[in-house]
Amino acid sequence: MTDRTTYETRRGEGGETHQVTGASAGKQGHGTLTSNQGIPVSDNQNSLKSGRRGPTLLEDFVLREKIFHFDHERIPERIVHARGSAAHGYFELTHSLSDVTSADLFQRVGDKVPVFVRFSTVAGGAGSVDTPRDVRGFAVKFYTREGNWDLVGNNIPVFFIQDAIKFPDLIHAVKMEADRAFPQAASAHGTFWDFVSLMPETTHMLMWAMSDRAIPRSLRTMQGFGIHTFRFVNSEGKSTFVKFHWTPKLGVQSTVWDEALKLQSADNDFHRRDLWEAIASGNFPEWELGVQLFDEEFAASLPYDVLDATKIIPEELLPVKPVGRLVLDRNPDNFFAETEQVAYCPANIVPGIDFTNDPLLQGRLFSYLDTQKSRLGTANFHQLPINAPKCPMHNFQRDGMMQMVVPKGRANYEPNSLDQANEESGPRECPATGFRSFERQTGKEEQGDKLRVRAELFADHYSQARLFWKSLTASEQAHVASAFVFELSKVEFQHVPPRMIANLLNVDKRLGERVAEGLGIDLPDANPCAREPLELEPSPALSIQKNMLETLEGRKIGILIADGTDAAMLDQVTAAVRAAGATAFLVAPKVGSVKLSSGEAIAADGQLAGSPSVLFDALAILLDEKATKKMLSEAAAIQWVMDGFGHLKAIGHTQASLPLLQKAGIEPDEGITGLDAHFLKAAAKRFWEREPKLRSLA
Ligand code: HDE
Repeated sequence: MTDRTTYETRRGEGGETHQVTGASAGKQGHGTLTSNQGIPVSDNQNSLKSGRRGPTLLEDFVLREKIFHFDHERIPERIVHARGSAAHGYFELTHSLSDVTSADLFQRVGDKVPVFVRFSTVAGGAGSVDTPRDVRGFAVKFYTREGNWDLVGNNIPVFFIQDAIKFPDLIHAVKMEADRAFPQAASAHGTFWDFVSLMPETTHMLMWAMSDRAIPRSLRTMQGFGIHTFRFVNSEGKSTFVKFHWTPKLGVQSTVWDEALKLQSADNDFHRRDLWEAIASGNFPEWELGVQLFDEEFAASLPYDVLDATKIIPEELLPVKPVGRLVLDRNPDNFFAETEQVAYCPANIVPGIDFTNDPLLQGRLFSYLDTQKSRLGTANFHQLPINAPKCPMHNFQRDGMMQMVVPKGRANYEPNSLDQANEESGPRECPATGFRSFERQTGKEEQGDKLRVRAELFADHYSQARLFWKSLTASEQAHVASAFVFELSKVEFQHVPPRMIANLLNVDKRLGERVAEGLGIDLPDANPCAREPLELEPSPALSIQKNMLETLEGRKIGILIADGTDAAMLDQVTAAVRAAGATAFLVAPKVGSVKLSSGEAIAADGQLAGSPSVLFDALAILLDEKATKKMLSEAAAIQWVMDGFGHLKAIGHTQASLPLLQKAGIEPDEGITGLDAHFLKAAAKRFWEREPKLRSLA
């Protein structure tokens, strides 16, 4: 095992290490500021000058080193998934999978493995907003006893393209446009829709990307998927296909589009902050890992190809078996050293897990290792603490830029016949426990002439897009149709929207018509299909609304207070909210001091203008008559209520604050309640049925 943290000096012929000892060693304690060479710094405020008002001297090595290092603080951001947030935690096995895989982490129930999980958006740069309409990355590094396993997935179970060779085109098309460098973090622009409308294989993924899945409320309320079909291999060498699913304990929750847009201005870091605060306050986010297991025969019975990453296997057809829990319980100590430098790679797998021939996965196996060299600058990036395995690691790879390890001995090659007894000869391969690729007897489909082709069933581009559409509620369908209208309305190439609609007509005739009507353009003819779509059974599991958990756990309730707020009622509401597992966040016109009815002065958590209601899952308004009157001429207060209503949230209020609701144009419905038990129940929901009265959807 390599030792990465010794601060010892290496000296002398024999290469033995010595601690710095002697009289001078203790002189600079932990508190002393030093240069990178360990030289104590006497003044960190002033550079060295010739005279009081004279020029700065080149010999000021303290200044030069500090600025030199600062100048090089940035590394290239990820070409995709640049914006991300991460946390440490563990994976705990709840059901053994020893019958299907020999992977050590899946053997013993109760075993825990440390993990580092990074969530990300795809299209935007590292400094972009957290809430654009976009796919989210869900990358998990398991530090297992048999090495690192990276499950580098997304929050949507399919992907845009089927073959890795199209990935650079897809990403070029979706990122900011080449000449003008906008829009940032948005797929609503010409080049993206030009590309995808020419690539019918993207249709299924587009349906998901236009759905509420792409505007999650929190990173804690997203599902995650391995997407590709992988293999498990057991101790007898038998293989089973596997698809991986992460299910959030809090259920899947999303925003409404107007809310996502407003969150971009309310809090650029909305998801990052939410994850951080949840962990810091001990509300550890949790997911269940589930697997879909199947064999070759089952795969062959499906009307689609399991090697095609644009397809799912509905869980109604093949249930998801729970196997363990993922808990995130520690925020990173340092964003750069951990979140920025973590290097995931789908090729990092452990004995008992293997790849399939999915042509998208195969391309990824090359890409991630390659990109790390460009981002982290050296082939030794695996030595960074966040990337290093937590199990012993020995081999004969040596040297390279930024070598952190000081290997001992003469053997840097194998075979060798140096003294084994003294471990001078180094490590050896182990046929019994080492990783072995699954030796599949390949059929005629998997071998033969070199061909640049796709397998036959890959040509079905619409059946599962239709399946997804049919699985949604009417409200979710309206969101999808409206998202297509929104995005296509930003496309200035006039020939592109009709071409996209021509694809959508193959998914569902009404969907195509609704998008055309929403844009106000003529309906084109449907595109010819390479393969006629099949009428597959809907999968209710794919709908967010049908599966939403009505719980307050993990949510944040905004409570509007002001001078005069009833102290007893405030106590009651905050206690009830906290007892239900939610956070109570007090919003007031003045953050420093609010004088309650009892005469007690309390501080609020946020100032009204800086705490818009998009930040909360439900709202409570605890104003008295006088404060309400004042708020009637306060735009931020009116907007607070109006947006809460428009984003389909529950609003509990005192009788005295009713005029504020009226001023905001609110027509009472089931979600508008008093501040009693009804409010707590309502606060766990979104009121989808309110939406058609508020905005016209496509
Ligand atoms: Fe990635 N992808 N990807 N990708 N991907 C990267 O690796 C790539 C794909 C995913 O939090 C890059 O370290 C190719 C599918 C996540 O650090 C890069 C192809 C899925 C992350 C790369 C794909 C993903 C990445 C950029 C097509 C879902 C962020 C920086 C063959 C299963 C990981 C990096 C993190 C990151 C290449 C397709 C997920 C360039 C070539 C499909 C979650 O290597």
